[in-house]
Amino acid sequence: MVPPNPAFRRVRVRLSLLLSLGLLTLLPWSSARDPQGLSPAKTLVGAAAGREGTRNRAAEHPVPALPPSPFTYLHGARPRPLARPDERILFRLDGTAGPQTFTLRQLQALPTVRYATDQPQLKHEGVYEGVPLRDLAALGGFAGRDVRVYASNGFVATIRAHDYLHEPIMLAYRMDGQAIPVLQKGPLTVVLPRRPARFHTPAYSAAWVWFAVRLGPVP
Ligand SMILES: Nc1nc2c(c(=O)[nH]1)N[C@H]1C(S)=C(S)[C@@H](COP(=O)(O)O)O[C@H]1N2
Ligand SMILES: [Mo]
Repeated sequence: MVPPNPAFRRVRVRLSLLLSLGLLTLLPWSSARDPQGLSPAKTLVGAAAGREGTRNRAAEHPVPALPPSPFTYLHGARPRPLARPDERILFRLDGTAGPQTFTLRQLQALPTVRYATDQPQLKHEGVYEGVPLRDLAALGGFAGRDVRVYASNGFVATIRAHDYLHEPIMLAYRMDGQAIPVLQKGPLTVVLPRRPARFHTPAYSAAWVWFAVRLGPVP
């Protein structure tokens, strides 16, 4: 990572302080609506849980500027369509400036990758399409921090910044050219590429989060 210019760093710290004040005012809103907030988190290979207090976390972790994405995209960001009243909200991004919600069509308008990988739980080789966690984290203003993916069944997994920044781990919305049925762990499911090989070891099995509904930075 590029060492931060001290002047920019000061500006960022001030900005993050403002952001965390803003977030504090949002807290009652999010906890009231989120029955999964208390679920135990599955931690992959020693994430930084409990290393420090919860106050001013954003100020302690200024997010460095992201270098250009190293991934090959099927398409980049497209204009985000408005949610129609008949569409379901499938996903929530807990951005540092507040939550953003997405219907399937709105997710499909985000930068998208496509690759074949072996889904270890289904024992199925599928061609998956979806949004890299890196792009979602960048959209939420927390790229570079470890992230948590929350599932509709209360399951939570932590995915390390090093993994999602360098590899196109995706929130998949399509498999083999079709919407992903619930029986195949859809409609939204996290998939990891074939390489590196560690993604297909037991240490990473919790990262293949099915029924994904929410993404945010590790608090
Ligand atoms: N939504 C959701 N995703 C999840 C889990 C879960 O309980 N709920 N368990 C994780 C863990 S720890 C493992 S080992 C695998 C288990 O998948 P399986 O039950 O289909 O074998 O899914 C991962 N993804
Ligand atoms: Mo597991």
